[in-house]
Amino acid sequence: GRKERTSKVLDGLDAPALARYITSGKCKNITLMLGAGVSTSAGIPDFRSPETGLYANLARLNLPYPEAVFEINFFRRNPTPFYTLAQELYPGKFRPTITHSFIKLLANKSLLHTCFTQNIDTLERRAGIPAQKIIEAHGSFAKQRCIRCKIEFDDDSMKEHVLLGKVPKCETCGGYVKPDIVFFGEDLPPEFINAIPRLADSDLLIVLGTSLTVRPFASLAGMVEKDCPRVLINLERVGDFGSRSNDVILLGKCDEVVRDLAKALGWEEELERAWEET
Ligand code: CNA
Repeated sequence: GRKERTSKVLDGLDAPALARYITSGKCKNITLMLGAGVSTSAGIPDFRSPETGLYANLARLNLPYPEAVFEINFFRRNPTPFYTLAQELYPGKFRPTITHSFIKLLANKSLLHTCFTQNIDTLERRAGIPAQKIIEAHGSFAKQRCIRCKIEFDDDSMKEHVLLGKVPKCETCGGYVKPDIVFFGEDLPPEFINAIPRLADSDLLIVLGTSLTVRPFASLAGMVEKDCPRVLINLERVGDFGSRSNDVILLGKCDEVVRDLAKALGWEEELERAWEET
């Protein structure tokens, strides 16, 4: 139900104030929103960082414009650029980051309500965050199907194709096979739509490593209650952060900011241990 709060929930707008709130007993449900910036330290490039981002490095794929590599209509005509990229990004090659382990720690402490992620790298699951807490808003590489007849395609065969940078084709109708990641021009999965009302239960929202430019995902940040503290952990300021009285902006690398926060929480050693175990 609706919670009653005073307009000033935090006693400061920095990591120590945040730590005091998290351990106060008043903060029971933490919601997270993740983007590609959470996984860059694992070695997976994000989309939009200048110089290192994928969009800055797609010239070799001969695309009309960078976003085309993830557009469904472009894929129907030419799936090769996507599979060239998929070969590099395929899950299995990468280890979860300390930021992922911090989220696991929140789950261990029964503080994690929902982890909404735009990432398709499955590092949340690999870090041991319980599956029922994760909403993969843009899908993942876990399954794949024919874009024409929608029949599922074999996992092992998919893996073989991707690792060789080859385009898999449907054994039934010959259509191109695409992993169940959401391309521009496609609907988001029902799991995402169904989880949106959960935002209203949040006592704290933490947004990490995203440019907040992809909608509808980005709009989740505005769906927590007006006095629910919101934290942005990112290299740059994004979205409308700063417009609410309980907005905390912690600029920097996710892993470094999260380590500072863990220190303020007294969870420093526990965090390092959780990370070593992954
Ligand atoms: P984006 O638009 O590339 O933005 C990334 C944001 O993270 C930027 O604001 C960066 O400044 C910031 N950033 C980069 N590195 C760090 C860091 N170490 N610490 C803190 N901040 C950092 O990516 P979004 O996720 O916002 O865009 C949504 C797209 C990207 C989704 O559809 C994803 O599927 C897609 N994507 C996912 C992956 C992945 O699964 N790892 C990789 C690349 C793109």
